Amino acid sequence: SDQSAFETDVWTLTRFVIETGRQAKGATGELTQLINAMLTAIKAISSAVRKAGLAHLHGLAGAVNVTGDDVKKLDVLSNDLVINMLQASYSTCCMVSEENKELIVTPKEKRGKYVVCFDPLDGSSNIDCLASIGTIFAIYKRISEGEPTDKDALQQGNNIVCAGYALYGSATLVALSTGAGVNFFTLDPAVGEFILTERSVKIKPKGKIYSLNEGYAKYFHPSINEYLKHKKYPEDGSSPYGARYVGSMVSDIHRTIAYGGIFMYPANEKSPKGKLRLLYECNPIAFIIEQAGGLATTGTQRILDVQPESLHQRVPFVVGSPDDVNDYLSFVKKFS
Ligand code: AMP
Ligand code: P6P
Repeated sequence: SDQSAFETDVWTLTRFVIETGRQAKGATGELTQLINAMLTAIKAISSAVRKAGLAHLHGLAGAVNVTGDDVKKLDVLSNDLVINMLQASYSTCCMVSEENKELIVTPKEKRGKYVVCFDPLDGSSNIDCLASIGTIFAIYKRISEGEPTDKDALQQGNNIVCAGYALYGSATLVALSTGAGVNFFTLDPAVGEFILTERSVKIKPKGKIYSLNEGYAKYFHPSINEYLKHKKYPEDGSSPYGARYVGSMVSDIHRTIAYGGIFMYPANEKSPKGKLRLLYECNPIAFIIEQAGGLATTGTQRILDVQPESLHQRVPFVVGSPDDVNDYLSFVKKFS
């Protein structure tokens, strides 16, 4: 049996969020309730993801989601888990999910003051090949009175109160920020709790990895291909960058924060606004990246400054170590 010392005063994510809630002047506990409800959904998704092969949860659920991807059973299950857990926390008035075309309005008797935009299982096209997948979320305070409307969700990322992602990788990890830096928590499946494993995470000023789908090179704006050339054949005698691309955003983002470098899903001729969605992929990740000292841009403006116009709108997305993102921006300037 495992004889290692048993921690008796460990910082779980639940305890951490209660603590930061107590320090927040005048907090009623509603946000703490909401974050802990999201964590319950994430634990259940983690369990389902790890059982999927056994429970034959793979394969199509026969529906398609708003972006036309085939919806797999795990997507549907993950979406239902998040909606049910959050509505049961009496802290949301409405939500936006990648899986739902329209705003999800919380039943009147269960409403609270928060809006949650989430992607319940990002990278779902990787489920059947067992690549890592993730959950992404951003929390805002509602801005409307009375019936919740799309306007409550169409807020700039600057208004984010809390954002995070879960990565269902070789371990299940949650990265969380409420605006005072980023902390990493790793799930201890024996206890079913997320344990604080890295405090105040900071991204390297400059990395050595670039990450994007070069299969679209034929359709990229010249600034992208010129930038990539500069990474592969550096003129200053430095060594070329390494290339890494999982094709599952949370995986690629987490590696970028952990090791440094740049992640790009730029616009291309076939997708003039790129592929990633502003409300529940780009804004939450941009918030986390900036809280870790990185940069997040569309190529022409800061992601968190973009004024959303529709629930599922896409934006070009370049994030990572500040020196790498600024290096890329110098190519945008040169080739625009
Ligand atoms: P509440 O009354 O619980 O909804 O909290 C009011 C505000 O206090 C929130 O919008 C946050 O800005 C802050 N706050 C509340 N709980 C927490 C928490 N657990 N961690 C960080 N900030 C919090
Ligand atoms: P492409 C997964 O389907 C996803 O939404 C993100 O997780 C990922 O970064 C991107 O699409 C991959 O897209 O066009 O490179 O296959």
